[in-house]
Amino acid sequence: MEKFEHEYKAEQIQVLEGLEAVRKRPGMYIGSVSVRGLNHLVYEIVDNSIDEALAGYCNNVKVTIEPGNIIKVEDNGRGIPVDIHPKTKISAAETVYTVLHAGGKFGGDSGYKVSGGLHGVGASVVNALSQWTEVTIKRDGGIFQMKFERGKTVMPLKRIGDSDETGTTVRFLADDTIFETLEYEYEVLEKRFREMAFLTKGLKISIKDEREEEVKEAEFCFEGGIVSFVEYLNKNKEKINDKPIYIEKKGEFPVEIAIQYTTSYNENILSFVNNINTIEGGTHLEGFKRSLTKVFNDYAKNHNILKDKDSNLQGEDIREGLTAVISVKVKEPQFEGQTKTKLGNSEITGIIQGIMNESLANYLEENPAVAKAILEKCISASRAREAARKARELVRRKNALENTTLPGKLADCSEKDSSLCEVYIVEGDSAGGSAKQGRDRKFQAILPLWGKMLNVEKSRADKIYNNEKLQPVILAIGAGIGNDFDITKIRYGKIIIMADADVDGSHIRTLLLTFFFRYMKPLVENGNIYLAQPPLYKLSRKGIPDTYCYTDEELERKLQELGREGMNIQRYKGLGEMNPEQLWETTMNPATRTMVQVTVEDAIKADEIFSILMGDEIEPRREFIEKNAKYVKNLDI
Ligand code: 0RA
Repeated sequence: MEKFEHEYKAEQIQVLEGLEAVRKRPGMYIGSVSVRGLNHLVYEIVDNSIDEALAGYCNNVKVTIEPGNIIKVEDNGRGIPVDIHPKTKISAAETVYTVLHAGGKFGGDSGYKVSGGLHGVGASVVNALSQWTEVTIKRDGGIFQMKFERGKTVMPLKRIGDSDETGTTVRFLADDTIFETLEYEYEVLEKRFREMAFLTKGLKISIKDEREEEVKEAEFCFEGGIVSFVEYLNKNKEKINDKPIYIEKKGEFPVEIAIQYTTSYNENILSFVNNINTIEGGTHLEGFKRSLTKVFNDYAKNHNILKDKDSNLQGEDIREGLTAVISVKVKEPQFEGQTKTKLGNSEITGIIQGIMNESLANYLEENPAVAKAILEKCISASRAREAARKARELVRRKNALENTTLPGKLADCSEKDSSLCEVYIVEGDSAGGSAKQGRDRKFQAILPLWGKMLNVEKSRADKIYNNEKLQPVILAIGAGIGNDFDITKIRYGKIIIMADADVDGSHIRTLLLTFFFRYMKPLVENGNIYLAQPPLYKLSRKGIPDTYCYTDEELERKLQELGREGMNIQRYKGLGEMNPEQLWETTMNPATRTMVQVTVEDAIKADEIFSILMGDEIEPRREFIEKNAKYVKNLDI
């Protein structure tokens, strides 16, 4: 068949309109056209292969980032069906790639679509948003291929050879007129595929980045599934129960839970619905937490471990040091919340509770030593919580007495509407001075930080409340911390971390982000936290206005543009080297500055790096620093 020779039928016109809608409003289908949306294209295609694995027909998925940011995804499944639909005269495979939401309809009796990207929109969206897409299918003794450009079929499916293998290979080049960038983030993709491999026992997923001479690759396959996942999350931590507790229930709503306690003070519960990370939690997480609280309290009472019969351990006490992965499959999941990652199906809470109550209680009865060790930890957490409450009350009372809730170092702004106000958190003396002079004092406040930063990883809430470095931050923001945090009370709509573009600067950024993530999480979720982006270089030469460059690439570009001859290149080693006017112009003036809004993912990344950098184990820290010297430097995220 020749290009475009087939007449357009009504259905096909609808198809073209459908894909045109995707190109007009890409954000509606993949979230955004930033690098995040770009990465999503890969997830969408990989998810289709993982569905084939979940149906039991595929055990190997290979992802390659080819030079030029071409993505290739290969699987060894049954191959997308190639038969021609009698009415539309179009192959099933072409339909999957050209009709919005067509993916699921070809699932046959394999049941429900269980994997799926955040938006679950599938291959046709990727096709619509790609300069070109090429699909090769091996099945029924043949090799078949079809090609598309910007979603339009340029080569309908045709047989191009013979093969007795089966499988599907997709290659595509994202559309650079739609996406802000085509540079996929290898680390982000690698993390996601590791996660997918943990969640799909026995599936092998590999990723290879061929864009640079030095090829990066990784291969994941975990026979232990989510038990391996929990072990991986805890690999640098001291464990309380050596082997994770594993609970599994097959049936209408398949549930898998893995639980391991460590001696750390943090809780780390990852929950998934149909392999989608439910960052905002939901009914499944609710069921898990309720059951955990009930089972441990019941056990403690029945075995006289809780001396005071009236005082229950609270949920947060029982979750201190807990690492858990919960994975459930739900046929018709309702996703809610800001990022559509919160499970809404109300029946799931009771289902999880039922499964957990029984299995966890049995486990504790059979493993009394583990039960005792965990409960000792919970009881000490409960005492620390009590101490923290007293410390907090002391702070409150003290503030009431002194009649001042604001830290002395804070240079506040005059605007009364807090949503219009910004606070710059600045490390150190000289930068703080420049910032105070350079700011617009109507709506910009400056809080310089002093003293030694507390190691949050090793501290419970009571210490944090009394830490001299963090207390001004808590007071300036004015909305409390932890469970008491009340976002309606924040005194600034934007909280901006301004630190040097060097290793120490990235250290302070990581520490503050980790602190916000753990103790003022709604700020991160609500998008109130920003990173200021000071320039790295200033270019000056007689006859041209001073030019600032924010990255090494920009420096190269500007030097090409303006010529190197006679150019004076100043490298800023710290914010302190800029005078107040320069700092205003380059970093603080809303009309000219660029800032990075911190997302939950950024904070999670900082939190992970922080755990490695600050955790108890020295060896992983040394390894991490050696392996990621470049990354640590670029913690600007
Ligand atoms: C539905 C039915 C069949 C295969 C697939 C979907 C399938 C889709 C994708 C997408 C990427 N890789 C895939 N592999 C398989 C086969 C039905 C049959 O053979 O009876």
